[in-house]
Amino acid sequence: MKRAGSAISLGLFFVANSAMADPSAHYTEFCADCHGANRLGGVGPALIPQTLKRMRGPKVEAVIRDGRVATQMPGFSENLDDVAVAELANYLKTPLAQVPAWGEAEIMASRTLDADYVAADAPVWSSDPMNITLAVETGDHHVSVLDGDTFEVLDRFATPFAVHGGPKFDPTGRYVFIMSRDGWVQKYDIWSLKQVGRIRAGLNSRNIAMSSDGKWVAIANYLPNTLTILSTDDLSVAKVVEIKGKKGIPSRVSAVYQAPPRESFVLALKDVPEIWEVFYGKNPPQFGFAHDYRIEGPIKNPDPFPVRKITTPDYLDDFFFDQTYEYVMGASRDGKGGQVIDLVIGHKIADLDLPGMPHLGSGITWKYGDSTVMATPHLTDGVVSVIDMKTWETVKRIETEGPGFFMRSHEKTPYVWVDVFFGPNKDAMHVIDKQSLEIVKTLRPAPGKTVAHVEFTRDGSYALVSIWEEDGAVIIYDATTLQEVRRLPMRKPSGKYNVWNKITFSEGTSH
Ligand code: DHE
Repeated sequence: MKRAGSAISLGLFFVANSAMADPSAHYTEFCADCHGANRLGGVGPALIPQTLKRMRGPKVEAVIRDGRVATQMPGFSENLDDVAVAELANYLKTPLAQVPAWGEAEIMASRTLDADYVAADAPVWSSDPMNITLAVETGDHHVSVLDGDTFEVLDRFATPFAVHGGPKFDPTGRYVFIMSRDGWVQKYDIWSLKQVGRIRAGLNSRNIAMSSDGKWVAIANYLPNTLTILSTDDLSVAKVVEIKGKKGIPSRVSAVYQAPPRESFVLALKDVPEIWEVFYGKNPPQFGFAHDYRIEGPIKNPDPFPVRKITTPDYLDDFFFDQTYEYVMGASRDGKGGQVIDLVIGHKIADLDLPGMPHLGSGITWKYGDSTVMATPHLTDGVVSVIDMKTWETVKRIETEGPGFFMRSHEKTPYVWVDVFFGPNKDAMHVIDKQSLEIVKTLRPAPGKTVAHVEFTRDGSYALVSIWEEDGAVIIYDATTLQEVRRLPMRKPSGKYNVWNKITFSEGTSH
């Protein structure tokens, strides 16, 4: 939804009511820019009954009126009175006459492979291929390809509209796959500095994951309720997995990640309290599949992507793995706390004291004394929770100047960086000592501007920070002295992603 209607921009002020316009006109005026003219999503999610399932009762009205915390959704109480809000909420809960089918045939029909793409034999540049860093610029939907040693921009290419989540590199670091909220997946060849092709894997999507063998990329979709698995080679559809819980209830996918030692994609469902594991390896563990290999023996043409479904005590909107990929730390967005699921036994083994909407997707780990800790910011509270990963106890809550979105560190730096994404102190970036768990410095490189998301260079010696504004920049800091060394102008830069840190699963970065 956009912030204000045309009346506001003309300097007039009025509160619209149902006598002035029907809810579909209000939708066009206030919502269509972000959620799509057809309600099927854009920067914001689709607004149809299938995607509003968990928002029963007056919850949709409350979001229209007051906005939604930790998202770009503003409140519209100044534009719409209570009747108009209620009518708009009802309108959103009305099924569309037709939701377009988006199965294998439609996905394949959307695929384009670039005719002028020729794979270079070697990189067309002389930089360290392992120190390439991509910077997503959401202001004009581009990615800048940076040399991580000189910070020279090697290329700046157009992406699909509204990229969300981390782009995923293949295990060699040569190819990168980038996903937009409206379901497009782009394949780009970093060696050749050329796009390879694009395909629309879903209508409204969350994120993507790369298989550890580099053969498959999985796309978590809200709409339709599917997980699309593509061949990384030519972006063809390998499988569209229909997402229906054990009781047959269809569900959106909250997010998908790869679990390399298990040769599986792990996904959390949004509308059903279940975690799924989709195996892509040659020898999937033999439990819980429709066909039980142990009892019935091998079958001809077995499903190459068998699915295991695990019921969880609560919904998981967001989750995080330990470095062994056996344990999943998850939390729902209602802020009641978290849970640890052991993927081997398929059960919850511990509760986590994580109130206030932890943002586990950007959690990181590091060695702390004899143990390893995991830290996560909270989307609603100005606090970073630090959790011991042996006992699952909270070691410390570090108070910050406001709720943060992203955290980052690197094996070779003594510090953890966390932003203050929300509120009056959004221009602050805290630097925390990994052992004392104290804030040692708060950087304010652009007073009044949003400063967010950090990525390190391959050796951890520099930290790249976004000034998340239209006329923004990526600031390069010396990670030891914490002094600014360079400022690269960029259009609303969001995430940065270093090839080495990503493909080696650095403990300081999101996976
Ligand atoms: Fe994100 C990552 C979910 C809103 C920018 N975000 C992720 C991931 C998930 C997620 C599950 C991990 C995916 C991955 O990298 O594979 N994000 C959500 C939400 O549920 C939430 C709160 C609501 C929503 O609208 O979906 C949300 N996210 C936002 C934003 O409003 C942000 C700030 C701006 C935007 O672009 O939409 C935003 N999210 C990001 C970024 C990452 C991300 C830049 C990748 C971080 C990384 O370092 O890997």
